[in-house]
Amino acid sequence: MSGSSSPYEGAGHSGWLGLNRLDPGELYDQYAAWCGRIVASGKHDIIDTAAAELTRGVEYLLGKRPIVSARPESDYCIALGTFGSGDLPDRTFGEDARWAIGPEGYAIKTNTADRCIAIGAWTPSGVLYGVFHLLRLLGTGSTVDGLELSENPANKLRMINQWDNIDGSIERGYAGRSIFYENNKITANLERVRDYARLLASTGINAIAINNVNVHKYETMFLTDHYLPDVAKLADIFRAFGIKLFLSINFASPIEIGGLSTADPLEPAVRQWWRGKADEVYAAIPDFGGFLVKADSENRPGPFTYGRDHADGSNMLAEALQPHGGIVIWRCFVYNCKQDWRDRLTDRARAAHDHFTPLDGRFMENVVLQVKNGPMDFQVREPVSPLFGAMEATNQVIEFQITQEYTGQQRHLCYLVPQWKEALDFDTFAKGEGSSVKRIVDGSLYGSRRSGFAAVSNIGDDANWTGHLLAQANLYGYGRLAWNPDLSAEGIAEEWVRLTFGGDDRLIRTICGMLMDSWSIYESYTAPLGIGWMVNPDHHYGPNVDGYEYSKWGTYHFADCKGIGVDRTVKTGTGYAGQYIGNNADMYESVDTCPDELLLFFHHVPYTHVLHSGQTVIQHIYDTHFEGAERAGRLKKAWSSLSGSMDEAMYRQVEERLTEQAQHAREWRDMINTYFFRKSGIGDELGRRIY
Ligand code: GCW
Repeated sequence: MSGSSSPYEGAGHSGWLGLNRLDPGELYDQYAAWCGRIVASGKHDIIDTAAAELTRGVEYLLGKRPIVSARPESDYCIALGTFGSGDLPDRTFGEDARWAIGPEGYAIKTNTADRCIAIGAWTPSGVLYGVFHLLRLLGTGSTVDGLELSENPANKLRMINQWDNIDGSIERGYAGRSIFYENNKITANLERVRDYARLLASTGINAIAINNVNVHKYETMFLTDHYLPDVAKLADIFRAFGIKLFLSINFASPIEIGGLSTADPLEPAVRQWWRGKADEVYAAIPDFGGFLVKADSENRPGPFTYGRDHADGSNMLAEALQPHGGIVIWRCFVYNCKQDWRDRLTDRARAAHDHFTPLDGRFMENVVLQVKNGPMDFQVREPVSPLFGAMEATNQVIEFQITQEYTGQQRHLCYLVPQWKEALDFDTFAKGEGSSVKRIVDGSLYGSRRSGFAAVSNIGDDANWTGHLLAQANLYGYGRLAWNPDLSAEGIAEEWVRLTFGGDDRLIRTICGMLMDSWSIYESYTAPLGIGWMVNPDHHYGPNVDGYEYSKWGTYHFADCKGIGVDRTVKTGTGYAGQYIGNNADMYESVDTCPDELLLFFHHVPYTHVLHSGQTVIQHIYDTHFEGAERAGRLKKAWSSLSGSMDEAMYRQVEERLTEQAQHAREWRDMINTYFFRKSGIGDELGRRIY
């Protein structure tokens, strides 16, 4: 393990696990008293990982390496292990405590009688999560006297998707090259992969798909002898951290690597081919997770080619994986990406619901649909996808995008946890009030067996993982939220800041404040009122109001000299609002009840339309853009006030990004304001400078 000798030390490489050294004092003495010895029971690789992680964390914190060994009778220790190994965890936790714990859960208790802090679980993974919990407590300065707690994850699947390609590039990656691949090979630098596995496991992640959902020529061959042995090595690394490995697959594999003339899911030879492939993969990786599939989406092959539907396609793969306990994660990002912009009837937002709801009940039990949080594509503001709550008999996971494709590409600060929380807390009314999205994806609303979270990672080989150091908070926050969607965005931010920067109150308040403001700031100087897009085509960075207006992608704002917005009402528009249930359909249908922040997503209105805020649409655009750019400038000032109170390299990295953000926010402001001034001919009430 790289431990404290990591070459990236000081630049944010150890992330939230590089606990800052504690000053001498009461807390130091308390921790030192308990943490001198670690006793691990239950023989398992993951238990070894747990003991090693605890050792490492305590060494960072106290500057002294604990001893890992059996205990001489009278010593204090941290005792970790699975129940039934007949040791301190068994002695510490009674029947009740144990039965409150699920397969990946754990309990922690300060057991004064037996002079130990015990961490007990049914599985080695549970023990590992318990260890990371204890490290979090130590790293945030909590007392460990009198601990008594237990936790279970809300979601069974807590997954990360890498959009990494074998040539080392990362689709929508903003933090350097891939840590997994270079020059059409799987990397030999497994140390870096292990460091990543550690970071993920510490937040509770238990699954990873290691290649881009757009599966190109060489990645299609991951399922062959050419790559499988190296894929298996990656699986070994993740396994030691309780993380299952998945592969994104190419639906046309039977043709591309199987020598068949078709990939028709109902063709017996094709089904046979996939069964054989699954057998080979499981021979190499016995605990392989399964396949992640992007089919009939943005020019990827899929069942539509053969006149079949997505139940046919996914069930074929599910059948091949089922004997091995594997699952198919099938993405619902299916829409017409060759739309004619003149066609006002086709609405991309409708597509997933239109395609998938008729298939409810037809998917095998080991198929899970992966649904993006919104109906379009990870915009800074979108309504929740109406697919949540519309498929009672189908397993669903929610897909978030940690990588900031449309939210500033890790050059702008945008803490996304508040955005994700809004989606999770949204009430779908699918089974009456209280049918929140989080209860659909955790499986509790419909009693689904499989459920959970997936998200596109934001890391690359930059020393600090995420390019923008503060974007680490998104990766951390995603994992924490997947474990427990009820955690608050503020709470998660504070944890991350304390763990990463240490305990100075002023510093914690300042950085938390910046994180919590950042989404609203980014939203305010970019596309207004839920309309989205307005970015440069292809790379999606920077303002370009008409960048997608006359394109084939189905992403339009329809601004003219009188007004702007997409009419998605049932009465006069595309009917999208009617895909929601009950109150929600009514709320979005009417301009009177549609929330301001989504007004232009659902309605086409004149610039003079008055919002609930009392402002006209045009004045709202001007105000938010002037304010947004100013607030972006204030982020930089806030950061400057921290100069000298943290590691210099970390300080400088962020300062550089915030300087650029402030500049680019002004570019956004001027471009958007000028565009709408020229379109509408209506001036700013406050007479500010518009070009
Ligand atoms: O957001 C869009 C991206 C594509 C991506 C696609 C998807 C992997 O621009 O780069 O492809 O979504 O989610 O499949």
